[in-house]
Amino acid sequence: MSEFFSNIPKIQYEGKDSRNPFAFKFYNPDEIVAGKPMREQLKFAMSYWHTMCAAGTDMFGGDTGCKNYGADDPMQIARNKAEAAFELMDKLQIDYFCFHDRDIAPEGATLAESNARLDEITDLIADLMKKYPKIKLLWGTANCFGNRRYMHGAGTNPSADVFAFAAAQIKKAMELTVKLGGNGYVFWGGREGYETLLNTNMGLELDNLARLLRMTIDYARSIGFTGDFYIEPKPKEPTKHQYDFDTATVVGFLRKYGLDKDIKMNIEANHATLAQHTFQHELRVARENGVFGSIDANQGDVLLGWDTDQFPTNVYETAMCMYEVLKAGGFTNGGLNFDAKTRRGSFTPEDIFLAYIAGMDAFALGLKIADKMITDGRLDAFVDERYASWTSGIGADIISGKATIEDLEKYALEKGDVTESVTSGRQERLESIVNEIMFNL
Ligand code: XLS
Ligand code: NI
Ligand code: NI
Repeated sequence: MSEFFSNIPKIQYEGKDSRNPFAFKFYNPDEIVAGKPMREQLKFAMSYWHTMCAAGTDMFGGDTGCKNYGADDPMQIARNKAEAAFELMDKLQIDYFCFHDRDIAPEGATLAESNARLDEITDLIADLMKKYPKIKLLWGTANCFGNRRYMHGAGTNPSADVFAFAAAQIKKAMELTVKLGGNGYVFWGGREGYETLLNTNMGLELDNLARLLRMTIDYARSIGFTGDFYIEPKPKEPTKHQYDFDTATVVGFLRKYGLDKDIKMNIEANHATLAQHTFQHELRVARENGVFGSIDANQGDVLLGWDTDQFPTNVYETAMCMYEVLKAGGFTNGGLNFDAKTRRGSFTPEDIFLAYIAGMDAFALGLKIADKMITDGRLDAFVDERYASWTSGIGADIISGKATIEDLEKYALEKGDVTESVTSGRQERLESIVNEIMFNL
């Protein structure tokens, strides 16, 4: 097999003093952090769509790079792309990948032709997984937003025909995920939302979305899928208002339709910021509701109001993310999928490797900082102390259900005032503790 990235070596850990751009400075796959090797804590995944397909096109201009892998015929491109993907993951020591059906094989003239193409390429991917036994499928998904037929949505399309077509496409993507041993399946509602309520039956659209999810889950379990299902919240883009706005909104939707035991969250950093939340907020809401699942690791730009899908390099953000992941007990079926692309001006194959190295090193640092934030103990001790009034006396009586509202009135009347019970939140001190930890790794 010919190499596609012949000028790129296998990327190794060289430590923080290395000046070799093609080396990890902080990601040391076998180093134990918080009780597990880094590769198991971080579970990095490659996103097929950005890494293998996207070549720089934006709203104002075409490709700046080339993702043809030396071929002209679309199916030959798809075959070469699969080989190149595994070479890239192997060189970067990435153990997982994620894909949409249409990333791996071009859509045909009919559904049957598209499915036959998918069968061929997934046979090839299955062979490549045998050749590179470390590499596994983190999750699969269906692209039910790109084709013209999905202009008004897929599961929420006003046309029952389009709903049926989307269901058929998802059924196939689910079968391929099982065929490749996938640990998860993602639903990102790309156009599940609306542009104007003047033409929209919101109630029916939401009911139908729940119907599609239920059908898919029941079918998947019947064919032996044991992994996790995830919804990936996003407030807008491409649709003006997307139904899966943020984690809290999705939790409400899942509970309404009795799907909350079946579906977890795939939280994407840039989607959190689009919803005007921090990444950490979304992770915490998921954790507190028992629906934390997986992560699309990227970062946005606070000055831009769209999904820029940048490689994550902000160590403060990766630290807060890994803090939530460790507090949630770590990943089970989920992982860190780099749903990220190089900037349009970073158009060479080398840039992709350099971007992954940057992202993986940023998360390795984040993991180490997060572990220290926990083992240091000062942050947890502060929070425990801040809520200490709930462990005895009136607080314990409220929690146990013993205290009635009349008891609380009596208590408050006796106290007369409770202002002296209020303590400082110490935000600046806590932020400086994080800085002390970050710079004393
Ligand atoms: C787009 C989404 C998409 C999902 C997979 O904004 O992030 O890439 O992760 O469909
Ligand atoms: Ni994503
Ligand atoms: Ni996104």
